[in-house]
Amino acid sequence: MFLGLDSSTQSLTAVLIDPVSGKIAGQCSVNFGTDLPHYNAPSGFIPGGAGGEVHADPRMWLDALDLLFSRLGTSVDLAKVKMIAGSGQQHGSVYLDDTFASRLATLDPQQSLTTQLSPALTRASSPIWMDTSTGEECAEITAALNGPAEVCRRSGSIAIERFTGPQIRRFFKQDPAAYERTAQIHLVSSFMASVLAGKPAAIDYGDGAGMNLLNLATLEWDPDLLSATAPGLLEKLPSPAPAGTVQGAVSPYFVRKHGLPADCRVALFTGDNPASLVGMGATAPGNIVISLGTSDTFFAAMPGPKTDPKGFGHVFGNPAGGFMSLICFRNGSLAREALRDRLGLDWSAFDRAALSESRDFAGKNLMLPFFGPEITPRNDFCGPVLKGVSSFESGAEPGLQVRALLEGQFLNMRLHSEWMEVPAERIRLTGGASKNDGIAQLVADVFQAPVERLDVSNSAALGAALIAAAAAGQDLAELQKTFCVASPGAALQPEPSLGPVYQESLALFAALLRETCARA
Ligand code: ADP
Ligand code: XUL
Repeated sequence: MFLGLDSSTQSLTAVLIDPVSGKIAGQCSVNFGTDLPHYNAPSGFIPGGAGGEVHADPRMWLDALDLLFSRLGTSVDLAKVKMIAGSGQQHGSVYLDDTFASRLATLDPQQSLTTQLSPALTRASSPIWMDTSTGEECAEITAALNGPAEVCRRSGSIAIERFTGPQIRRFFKQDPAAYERTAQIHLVSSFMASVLAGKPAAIDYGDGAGMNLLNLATLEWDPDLLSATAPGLLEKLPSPAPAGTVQGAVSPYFVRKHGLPADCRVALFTGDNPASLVGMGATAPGNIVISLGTSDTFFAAMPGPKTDPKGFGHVFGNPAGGFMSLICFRNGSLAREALRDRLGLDWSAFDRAALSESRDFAGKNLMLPFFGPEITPRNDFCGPVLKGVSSFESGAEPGLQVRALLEGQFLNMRLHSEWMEVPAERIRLTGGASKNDGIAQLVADVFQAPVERLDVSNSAALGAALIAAAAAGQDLAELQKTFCVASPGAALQPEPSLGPVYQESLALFAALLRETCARA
């Protein structure tokens, strides 16, 4: 059996697959907010950061790993696991001193991971993908490379606030002594893989491309980007490597403590979006994936090289080879939750509000759906902008507000994905909110494309399990035919009469964005 782990913003999830029976053999999750409440991170990050800073406590991820394996061990036979791979929320980084490797090599199963590894942290908290605090550092890196086009040509993205390079530069400027003490900088994905393998792990091209440091032509760290970011950085970075590279045997800590077999191996971890590309069966061009998780993302395998002229899109490594394009929207589920709570609804009432209660109002109201800072387009003010035929004064129909929010989110997505030039013939939908029929129907209507959903809700963890099986020699395309099958009852068709309605809304939405945001 093969195990996939996904260390995402709000939870750590495991999916175990059995390729012989073609079945999912087990699934299990640890929610950071509810299962580890003493970290005071109800949505997986430390609330209230100043100046756009959003950090998480890496000890929470370690505690979650121990807890996940104890839980998993009660429902599945971990002794059957032959290979583990995984994914992590992208861009987040963990800073460690020169004791990290020896601590990993000598982990004692009688003690927790946190007790043994946290003394190696040189930065108490980890910046994560929601962080927008590095505008100055992005400008400095861009200037050193003579402009955004050159940064984008080399790394697949212009300098982006949440990307790891600008975050590393900020740490170096804020605390040069701690930067100096740092011997290794890991992504969330390579940090978790290191712990499981009991030795520092490499960074895969999928996640490594989200750092503004990897040269996509050479697949090596780019010397000019490195020196524009921070001194001595090359020695602190794990080397880049292809997804599925086997790191070695699982650490004896997990054998003795959690019953994994001694011959179980660990493959490189990747980013949650590249893993999801695998889990959604979308590694070959043709399928568009929309993931409605904490962030909303829109991604697809790339038939050829292309970058976003406006600078919002990114190019990451495709774990099956080649590249994928991606756009990320920060106001995903957290914005939907904010409106749900403001209106006092639960998810099923939200679902009804989106669908049946507001059907006659399709395209009638416009909302810029930003309840917190947004990255696509870049926008720091908080609070949705509303413009519409019907009034949005307090007390306006909940259905109208819910519909306007969702339409705004998907119009924004449609507008900012045009550069990819991938026809939306069929959309595969995943992430926590994809099970909501009202939300899924609005995706179909706004994009005027059929929407498919798969059985497994965590496509990143499934993708990681498939990457593990492929690393052990199984055929990835065959595995995808078995495990990445759309649920027959869960397909949704677009309402054709709404095609022209949303075509018109798209132009109005773009105009409202231009009026409101500095860089739309
Ligand atoms: P991540 O992997 O980024 O941590 P998930 O893909 O697990 O996130 O999605 C979690 C989010 O899904 C929650 O924050 C919640 O807002 C949303 N969600 C869960 N159930 C529903 C539902 N029935 N309708 C809409 N959104 C939902
Ligand atoms: C992608 C991004 C997010 C994170 C968290 O660029 O920032 O999707 O990977 O899921």
